[in-house]
Amino acid sequence: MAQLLPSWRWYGPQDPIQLLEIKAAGAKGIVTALHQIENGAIWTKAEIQERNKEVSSAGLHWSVVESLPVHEGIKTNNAVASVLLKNYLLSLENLAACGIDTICYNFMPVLDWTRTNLQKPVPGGTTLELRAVELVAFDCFLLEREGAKASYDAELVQAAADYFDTLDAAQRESLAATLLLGLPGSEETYSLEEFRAALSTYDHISAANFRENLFRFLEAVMPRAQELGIKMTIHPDDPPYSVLGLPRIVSTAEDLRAVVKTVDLTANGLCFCTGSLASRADNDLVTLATELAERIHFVHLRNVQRGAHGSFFESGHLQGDADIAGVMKALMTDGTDRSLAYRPDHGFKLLDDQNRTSYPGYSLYGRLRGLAELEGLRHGLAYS
Ligand code: DNO
Repeated sequence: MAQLLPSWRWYGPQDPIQLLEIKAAGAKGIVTALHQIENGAIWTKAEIQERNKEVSSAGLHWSVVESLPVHEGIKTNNAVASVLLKNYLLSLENLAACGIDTICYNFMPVLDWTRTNLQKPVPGGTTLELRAVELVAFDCFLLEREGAKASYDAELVQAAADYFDTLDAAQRESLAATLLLGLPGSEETYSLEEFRAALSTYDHISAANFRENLFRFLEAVMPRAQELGIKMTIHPDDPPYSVLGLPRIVSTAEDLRAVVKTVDLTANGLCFCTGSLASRADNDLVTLATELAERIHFVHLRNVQRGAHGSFFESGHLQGDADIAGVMKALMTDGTDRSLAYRPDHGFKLLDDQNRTSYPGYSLYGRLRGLAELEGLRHGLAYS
């Protein structure tokens, strides 16, 4: 039985949530990254060791790196891609030398995870949401992307126009900021102008070209990761469909199968993010977790309630459209006895979280509730 290890994402010393609080919440593993290092630069052994020491002296264990980010230059395969790739491999070598063996990354172009509203009310707090009308309003009326209007249903564009008309200047600015300033963990932030420029680097990159770039990366990295004893885990697209005309290629069951098949090594694994995957109705999570278990090396447990046109909001960890119990059970009964880190992905900004500073989605009490629910479920499943 794979032993699911309760873990918690910590943004390092600048995270307003302390390691002692994380320990008190019941986590054993820490998921963290060296966010102070510029994307594309080498993670040195000294810096890795320093973070590792900090985590272990709190009685916790650095279970996963999230993320060792893949630079846009690799994603677009530009002129400096080979230098960036060399640096990436050196960082992996340094991590392996320090005994860190599970790494999460994504291959989403320009934007990491995307939401349009960070304050949807729920009982006792707020949650994060992506509303299609807001995304379309941003795309058509703030970004004014060429061809944007023609890329959506006319009805949706009209709804977005009507919605946009109701917003005052401050609300428009806040919508743009939500999309452009980056959510925690994103490596880039943009002004509207910079964002248009970043999008234009994909003008000539179709989904097929982009997939070639991903596969080139997998072929360059995975054999070395395998030698180093490192398990790489790609995070699925969030949301799992094309946004703002950008290619997205890690969204569906077929996409995940293609990733693992392309380089058939254990090192070439997946981060199974239930919230991202369940944001499309055609992803059958339990079937996927069962089928791909041996390549799943890291798990994000989060739930969503889906709405129209790809909209969703982050619901309670055990309430929503994703069968969390089914996924946990599939992973716990995968026939192995390995330790498999999972973390409660995001949480409500709940009760006293409203009076504390925390990053969107990365609250203390909201995640503590999520972790408690998931741990209860895990123990119940193990018992039965
Ligand atoms: C959001 C996170 C993502 C994730 C990266 C992995 O909460 O799940 O930012 O860390 O996409 O590279």
